[in-house]
Amino acid sequence: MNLDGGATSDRPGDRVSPAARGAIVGLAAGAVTVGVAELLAGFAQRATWSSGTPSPIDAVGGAFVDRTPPWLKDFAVATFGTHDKAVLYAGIAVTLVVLACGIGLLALRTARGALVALALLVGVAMAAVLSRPQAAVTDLVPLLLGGLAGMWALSRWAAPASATVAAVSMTEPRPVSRRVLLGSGVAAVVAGAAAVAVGRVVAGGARAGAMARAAFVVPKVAKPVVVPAGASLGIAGVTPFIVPNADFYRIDTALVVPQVDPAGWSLRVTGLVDREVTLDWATLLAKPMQESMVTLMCVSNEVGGTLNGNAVWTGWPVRELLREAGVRPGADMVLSTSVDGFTAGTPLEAMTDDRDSLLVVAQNGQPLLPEHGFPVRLVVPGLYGYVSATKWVTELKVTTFAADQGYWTPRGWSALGPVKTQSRIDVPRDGATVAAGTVAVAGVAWAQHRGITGVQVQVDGGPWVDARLGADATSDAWRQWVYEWPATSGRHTIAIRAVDATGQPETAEPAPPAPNGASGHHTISVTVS
Ligand SMILES: Nc1nc2c(c(=O)[nH]1)N[C@H]1C(S)=C(S)[C@@H](COP(=O)(O)O)O[C@H]1N2
Ligand SMILES: [Mo]
Repeated sequence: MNLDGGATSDRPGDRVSPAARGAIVGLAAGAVTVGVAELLAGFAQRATWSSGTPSPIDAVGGAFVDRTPPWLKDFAVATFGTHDKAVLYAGIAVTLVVLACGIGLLALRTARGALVALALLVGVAMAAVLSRPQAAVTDLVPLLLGGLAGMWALSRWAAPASATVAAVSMTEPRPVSRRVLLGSGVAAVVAGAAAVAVGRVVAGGARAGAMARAAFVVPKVAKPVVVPAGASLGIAGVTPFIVPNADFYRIDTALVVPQVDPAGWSLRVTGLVDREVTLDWATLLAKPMQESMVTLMCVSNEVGGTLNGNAVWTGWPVRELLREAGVRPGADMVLSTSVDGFTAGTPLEAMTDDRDSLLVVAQNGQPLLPEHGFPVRLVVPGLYGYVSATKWVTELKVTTFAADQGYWTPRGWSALGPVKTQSRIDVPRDGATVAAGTVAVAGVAWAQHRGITGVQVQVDGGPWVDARLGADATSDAWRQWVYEWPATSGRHTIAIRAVDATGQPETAEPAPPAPNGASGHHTISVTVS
């Protein structure tokens, strides 16, 4: 590309006016800025999806729409109908062209001023990106690099190129042919537009998935879950009874969060069934959905660890789908597969009994976050996630434990993964110093699908004392607990144990997470001053 005036004119009369040259240089620099930023954003979105990295153009458009007064929105819809988005993008394109030409013309007077103007524009786009939902600072990287590339292009092409023309100010005609200049300018703009297009193609499914997710209205259910008053004890520092989606622990083998456009999603039921069934997104959403509160639990959780969380899940019972397919005799396992190849082997019974194992589409009333399995995941009460909670689920193979294995089984984890009864102290923290007097020792306890009936606290190896429990929501969810401890000065050890509804207290026997879940009493030391 040659915009720097280095080429000499074929004919002396074939010169370009300074204004035209300025406009073309501005357009070319603008094309570099937008092209680089959009291309990088496309790759970034493909790689991270969930954390956004939106296209800067989309972000500016979105921010503009969000700030459009209602009368203008009404006018736009009334005038352009369903073409309102196309009109918006056309408006952005025209604005960009005008601004780019303006910057190029400004460069005729002051190169520094033009650079500052370009930087300001990039700054406005950055503000738009940051204003989008779930924006992260890293989403700014494509724009930052695009801006730097554009400024480099602007300073290079707007400056006199060689010693022979260095004395020629930009306000005088430059010795460059119209053909070369126009050709280079067009080439820069075409390359920029191509980069934008490639960025869109690369982001492809991710962007389609993100848009579908944004547009997805979570189905209403006949009987919404009501969190009982008193389930939360309201003690500072204790894990919220319902964990907000953004804080929910995440465990999976996916290096890159799978990008699933629900329009192309389907779930196949295969294996030992009377008839194979394929369920698509629209069909699933038309099914009667229900809500369940379930505490999800990772087998890798250490004693006292936080790889668990409680949420309200919206979905359709898996047993209904299995009924449609007709499970054949002899099957004892459902091997669920995700779009990225992860598999989980779940006892058939856990998916057909009355425990409401769900094909989940929403978490706490919101579409699933991409990292938690959008568009569809499994949630099975009472089992660790590695044998049940397949995210981005695409196949259910009805089979046997003899014939198939879930992903983690050949890697040293048990084929069966019922959740162990466990409890955790959230406050005070291990090693904390607290003031003498009444100290709230508090946390959560879980024994999914059996239920928690008691939590007991032991100070310095003394007697086990009953803690007060938060209200019981469901046997599938954890319970909060608190013990008002009369703390006296000195160093103390506090241990806890939960009791499940079978009457069985949590075992003191220490076990590591592998192969089937950690055990042992969570114990902390505190200093009372
Ligand atoms: N596709 C897929 N689904 C998966 C996993 C995975 O690696 N890939 N990990 C499972 C494990 S081990 C757990 S504990 C839960 C965690 O779900 P969360 O990340 O939504 O909390 O997802 C389960 N579902
Ligand atoms: Mo897990």
